[in-house]
Amino acid sequence: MNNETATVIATYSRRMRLRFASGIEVDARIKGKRTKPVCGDRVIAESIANESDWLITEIAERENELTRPNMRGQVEVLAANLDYLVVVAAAEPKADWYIVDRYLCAAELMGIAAAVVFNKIDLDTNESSTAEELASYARIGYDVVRCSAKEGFGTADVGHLLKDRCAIIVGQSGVGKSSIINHLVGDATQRTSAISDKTGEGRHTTVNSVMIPLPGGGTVIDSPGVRDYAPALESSTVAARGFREITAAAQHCRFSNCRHLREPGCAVKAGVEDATISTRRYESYKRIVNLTEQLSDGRYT
Ligand SMILES: Nc1nc2c(ncn2[C@@H]2O[C@H](COP(=O)(O)OP(=O)(O)O)[C@@H](O)[C@H]2O)c(=O)[nH]1
Ligand SMILES: [Mg+2]
Ligand SMILES: [Zn+2]
Repeated sequence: MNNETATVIATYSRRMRLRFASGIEVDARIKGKRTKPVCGDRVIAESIANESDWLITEIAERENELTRPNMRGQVEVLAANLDYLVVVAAAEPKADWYIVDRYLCAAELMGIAAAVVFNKIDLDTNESSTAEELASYARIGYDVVRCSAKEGFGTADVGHLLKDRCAIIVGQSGVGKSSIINHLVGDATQRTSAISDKTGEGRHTTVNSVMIPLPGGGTVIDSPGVRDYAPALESSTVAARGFREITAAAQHCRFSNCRHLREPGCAVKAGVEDATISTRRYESYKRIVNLTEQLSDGRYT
């Protein structure tokens, strides 16, 4: 029997694609129902006699996980072992900055850097409000890029941010995530491995996510679009740590356990009033607090 470590580079429903350190890729099944590998996982796999499939027997401890709560309130892991998150918004479908904030909150709690990419600037009819939102992200230290995957403008800047990283690209369905990646890899063989394509003999029907190597070094995980996203938090008190400007201001709140909602002497609310903290970002924070409380009460439907 042959035991080797490998990285999960694509997930289908109960099947995976693995890449060994040698660069060789194989298909694999999972041993046991409890083991749930995701893209980015490092696993131990063994070869199976007379089969081309390998068997995943173990998942190595994860450095971090991108999670969300599923409909039953359980935590679903979307990807693991990331060091960068790119959240894409676009002119079309209309940018939902609350979703952007929820992804940035997740990145913050994972302890990884993140970028906000605004795509389809060729269609943007709201340039001044877009610029204002993007400036508020840049002010608090996020990387910001405006681009058009259609016209090839700005995509190289996204490429620079991704260099040598293990990144994930996220955002609403249709914002242009796959188009941006295709622009970066620009090679027919990579294109065919992009999301929603079938591989081989049609054994893999829907691809959940796929890790794509970048020509300049590094990888990026593409995943099918979601309509909405919220991070899975253990409790609503964790939410403040997902907002770096709120965490910074919170040091000056009168009460150390201030939740920045209705407490007196709250430095966060003072920051919103004097516009050093964005009203929208504060509203995002309150929405995540509410959502997390609803989830833990089982009131989520
Ligand atoms: N006008 C315009 N269309 C784009 C741009 N980028 C992507 N699209 C189109 O938007 C649609 C969704 O793109 P896709 O990459 O599949 O989005 P994803 O769901 O986020 O992966 C496709 O029809 C693309 O051709 C862009 O910069 N400008
Ligand atoms: Mg896509
Ligand atoms: Zn406070």
